[in-house]
Amino acid sequence: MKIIYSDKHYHQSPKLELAGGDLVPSFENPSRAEHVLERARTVGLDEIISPDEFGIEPLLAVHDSGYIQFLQTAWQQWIEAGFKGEIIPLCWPAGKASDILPQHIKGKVGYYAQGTDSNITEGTWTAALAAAQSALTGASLICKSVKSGNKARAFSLGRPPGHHAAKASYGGYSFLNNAAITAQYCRDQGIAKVAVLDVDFHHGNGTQDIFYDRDDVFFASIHGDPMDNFPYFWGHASEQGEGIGEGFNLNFPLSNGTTFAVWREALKSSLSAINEFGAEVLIVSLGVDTFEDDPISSFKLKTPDYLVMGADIADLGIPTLFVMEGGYNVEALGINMVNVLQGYEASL
Ligand code: 7XA
Ligand code: ZN
Repeated sequence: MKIIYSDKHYHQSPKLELAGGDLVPSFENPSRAEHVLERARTVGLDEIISPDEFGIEPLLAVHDSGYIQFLQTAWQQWIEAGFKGEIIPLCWPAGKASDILPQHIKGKVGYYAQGTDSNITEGTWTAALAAAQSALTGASLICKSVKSGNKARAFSLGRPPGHHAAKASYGGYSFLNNAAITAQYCRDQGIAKVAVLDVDFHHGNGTQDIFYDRDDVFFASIHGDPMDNFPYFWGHASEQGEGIGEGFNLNFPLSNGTTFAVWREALKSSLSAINEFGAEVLIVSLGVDTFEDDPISSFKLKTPDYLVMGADIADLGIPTLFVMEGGYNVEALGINMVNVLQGYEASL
């Protein structure tokens, strides 16, 4: 399996985040990618390549142009406004509010942010753009393989993650929705039916937002019930798509404490729905914060379960791109994430 990696992820290194009222070191930090890369090398998954350049056109195919412009310029505007710390929003247009984009950067931040968790730093745009280019490089490989009948697979080892980034908002450490960007890229390469399977602990609200009214990109997500878990306002089973997209959005909200046996049933149901849909390629939003010792999540998956997860996904038998999302127990992150890839490879 080819792994696409750029060390530009080091440009996103936020200092602190708010957790339970305390300022704590950011859970989403460069050591995450270091552990995954090291583990991949250790087990011999060492076909590691650098991303190609696709520019921002594929980003604009799923994200609002004003939002992209905001991400590109936010840091500069923040500095010009006289601020020195990282960008953390302080107010939102909740409830009855104007939808006019404010002029001041503090207002713009509240306009585009989903919450306080995703600090914009000097290097956020550089790192997020590189993660998107890595994912696009993987997408290009799997799209070409559809045409040649090769069933390629690839892993985009990038950060910051992406699946919470919506058409015009960022949150949950996500700025550019790498899974959605690649799904749309595959469509634009002529792949008629694309599926996104989100196995991260948190609901992929951004991906859902982007494809909610579409019948050409099927989205399935298995996640912590939003009644008790971030992102709280999306991810219920009743959210099934709208318009021609009705029936093409499948959510499996599961209780805190869910074990692999129960989780796997939701995986099997997701895979069978994706198979029935007739997907020609699969994009996997691969988060392993479902791990029993993850510091911010509450499922009970164990390290060997990730091998089985990878094998189950491989059984679908279509070209597959894994895109890195969450997972914050850094000691176990590398083993768990690479276990999915190894389980996939072993099952081919
Ligand atoms: O998949 N998404 C994540 O792993 C990030 C979740 C962010 C939670 C924010 C808690 N304050
Ligand atoms: Zn997550």
